[in-house]
Amino acid sequence: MQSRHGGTMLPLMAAAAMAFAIAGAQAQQPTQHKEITGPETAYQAGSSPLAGVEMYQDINPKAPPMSKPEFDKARQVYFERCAGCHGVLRKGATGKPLTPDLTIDKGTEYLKVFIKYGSPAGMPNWGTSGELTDAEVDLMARYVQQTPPQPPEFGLKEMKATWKVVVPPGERPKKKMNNYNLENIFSVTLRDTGEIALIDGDTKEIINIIKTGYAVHISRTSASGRYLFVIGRDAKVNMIDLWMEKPDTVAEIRTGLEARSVETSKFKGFEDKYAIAGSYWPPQFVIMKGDTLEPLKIVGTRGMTVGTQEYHPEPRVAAIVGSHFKPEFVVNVKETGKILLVNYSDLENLQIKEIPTAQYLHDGGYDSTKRYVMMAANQSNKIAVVDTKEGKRTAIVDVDKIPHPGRGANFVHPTCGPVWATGHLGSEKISLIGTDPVKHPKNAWKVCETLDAQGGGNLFIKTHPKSRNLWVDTPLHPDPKIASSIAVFDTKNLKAGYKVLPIAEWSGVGEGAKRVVQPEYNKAGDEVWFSVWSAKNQESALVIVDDKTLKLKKVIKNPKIVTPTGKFNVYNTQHDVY
Ligand code: DHE
Repeated sequence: MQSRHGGTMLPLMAAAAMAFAIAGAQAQQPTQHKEITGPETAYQAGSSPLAGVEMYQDINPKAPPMSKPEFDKARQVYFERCAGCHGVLRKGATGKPLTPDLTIDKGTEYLKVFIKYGSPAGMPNWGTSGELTDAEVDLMARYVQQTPPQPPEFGLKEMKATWKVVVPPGERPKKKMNNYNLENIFSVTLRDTGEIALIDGDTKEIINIIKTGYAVHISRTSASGRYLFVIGRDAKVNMIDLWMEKPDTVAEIRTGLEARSVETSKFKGFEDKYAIAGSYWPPQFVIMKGDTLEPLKIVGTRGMTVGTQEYHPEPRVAAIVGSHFKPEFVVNVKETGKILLVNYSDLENLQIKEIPTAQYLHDGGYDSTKRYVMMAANQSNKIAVVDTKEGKRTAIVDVDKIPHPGRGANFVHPTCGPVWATGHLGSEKISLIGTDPVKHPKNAWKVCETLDAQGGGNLFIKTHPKSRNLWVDTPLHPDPKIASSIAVFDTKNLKAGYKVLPIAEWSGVGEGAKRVVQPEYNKAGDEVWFSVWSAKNQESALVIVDDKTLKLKKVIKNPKIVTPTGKFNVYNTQHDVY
């Protein structure tokens, strides 16, 4: 039995994390838990790199006994399958809290039923699906009554021990040493091999395949466009110099034990000066030197939640964006529901402004002016809007179930004026939020139109200032036909509805999940790239569509293109074009 990260892609539900419906657990919860959808559980289900980390077993005399080998086995299963929803310390996130004060009272037999059969609230049926044997179900029922083990901390000493400057700044090229059109390079996440592929967007040839962190997640470009930063789920950051004859890693570091986000300073005068990485464990972010990744300042994010103002021991750092208006990073803290404006102009006397929004903050991006940042609080079904010029919360906008914008999509709506769009994991709705408070004040910070796309399970939505198309993926939709195709709207004629393009079919890829994920434009905005994402042991592909004609332009297949997911065009990422 392998995790999705390990290779074999599990069925959606079976790959999901445990979401016990423990009656009475709500009192411990900062927010009410709603029913969890299949796509959502599948999405949260990623195996945590903490599965392999040794942890201390605390003996609670009230919990059923467990030997050390049993505890270690159960801990591994927990971090592979459950932690994504229930949290590292089992305080609950998408799934219910599973702390001993709740679980011991329920008892082993009661818990076994939930683990084996699942629940309508979203808990997968681990036993009856064949994922866990009866013995494993019994093991997990006893494990969740133990004191949650805490993974180790990761401070400056640990970071420095992993930090490597492969090519010091003085030994790097003084000018660009290759003939690539750097602005049109794509960094493609090869998730299950822990690599990225650098692909020349002009010739569609692979430039280099670079070893990165485990289950590598995203890439971001430095303000100058010279450096590329890549982060793996194991919090390994690779810094790649695009000026080298063959672009490659020049520095690397681990900034924690588990992470998802990396960004660089973009404000005038601070271009390429700093990089920042946020981590899921330990809950913290670190500001590093922009040319070497030397860790400079670590800030913990443990603290009080919005609303009920309860202490949360593991508020994970989700999306981070660099401000264009101030020397600041905008940092989403998931569990506390706070957006932090971290001013990097004086790291010694660091100033952080804390803006309360809603739980659980996940992803987001800028409006077309790059002044307002739009962040999804996915469990609250809201988009938080922060004005990065004034450093203030502008609005909190209600949207549909589990918004998931990626970075969102900006275009000019025929009547609402400039809008920023998000899709949803939990529904087929696309919410268009007005973003122009000056010329279209009536529509600003409100959903001014809602479109219906193919269905729930949407992760990413994309357009380009030069295009009139709005692309909406549905990789987590349970119907393979919908998961393997893309919907495209004409933004000048939204009433006409969407067209469906059978991207996976066009790719000619054989057997496999063939989930079509994350549209990404080239620099010119005249072609769109899609990943056709199958399992590690199956063929995947990249499919390029002509944005004007909506016809297939090119399929990139190569045995080295394994499990492609995110794609990051250097120019569009550098300038926040989406
Ligand atoms: Fe992501 C962005 C977290 C699962 C592909 N993902 C992000 C960001 C966060 C995040 C916090 C925003 C980073 C930023 O902007 O600084 N992702 C998580 C998870 O916690 C989650 C739910 C579960 C997990 O175990 O990791 C998760 N993500 C996935 C996937 O399964 C996806 C579809 C495939 C993959 O590669 O793992 C996936 N996430 C992406 C992509 C982006 C992303 C492609 C960047 C989108 C963009 O356009 O910027």
